[in-house]
Amino acid sequence: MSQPTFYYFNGRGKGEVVRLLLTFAGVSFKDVRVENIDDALRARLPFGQIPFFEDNEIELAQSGSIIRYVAQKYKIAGDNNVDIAHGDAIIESIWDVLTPYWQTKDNEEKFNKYKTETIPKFLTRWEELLLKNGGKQFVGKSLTSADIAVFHAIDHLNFLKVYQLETTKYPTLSALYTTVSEVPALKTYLAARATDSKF
Ligand SMILES: N[C@@H](CCC(=O)N[C@@H](CS)C(=O)NCC(=O)O)C(=O)O
Repeated sequence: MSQPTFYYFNGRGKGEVVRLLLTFAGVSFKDVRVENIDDALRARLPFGQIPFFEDNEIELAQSGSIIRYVAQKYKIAGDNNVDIAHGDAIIESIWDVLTPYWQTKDNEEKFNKYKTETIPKFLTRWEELLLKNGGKQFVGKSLTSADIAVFHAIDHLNFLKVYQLETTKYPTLSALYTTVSEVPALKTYLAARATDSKF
């Protein structure tokens, strides 16, 4: 196989972080967006689910595992075990912000609580964590997968029309968001990205 291949629906959901990481790392990959999981693909899926990733050394399911594999393989996870672990915790935290959207969106009371409590709580923590590391990136001295993942979380809240980042309230996070969006490879990817998906 000449190119890594990433399988997911034509949506962002559990797949977009992997696409962003591969793009950030400068990896040319096949972005396969399926309508349905057909029998041939399903037969290859360890848990019957996508996302699914393959390259010349692995076939891998589970979004978190794919994210860690890609980030470590392409050396964008951090420079040492401590940074990698702290970055991984930050990456995990994005699902604590994004997943409740799907769980609360049809219940006005819960959705309000999600918007007014859950989202600000994590944005505040991210702002603090960034400042603790000097303000430019979450771990180490250069951008890592953690920065890209948090960029995705903020971007996805915006895409879902749930929340638009308040730059005055979270200035450090806003600056990081801008920095990530201006990384040349990401800028090109973001400008050409499909906007027709529902999730
Ligand atoms: N824990 C898994 C969950 C994956 C998952 O829920 N995949 C969904 C799409 S987002 C899926 O494949 N649904 C189709 C099916 O189960 O048939 C991960 O993070 O990758």
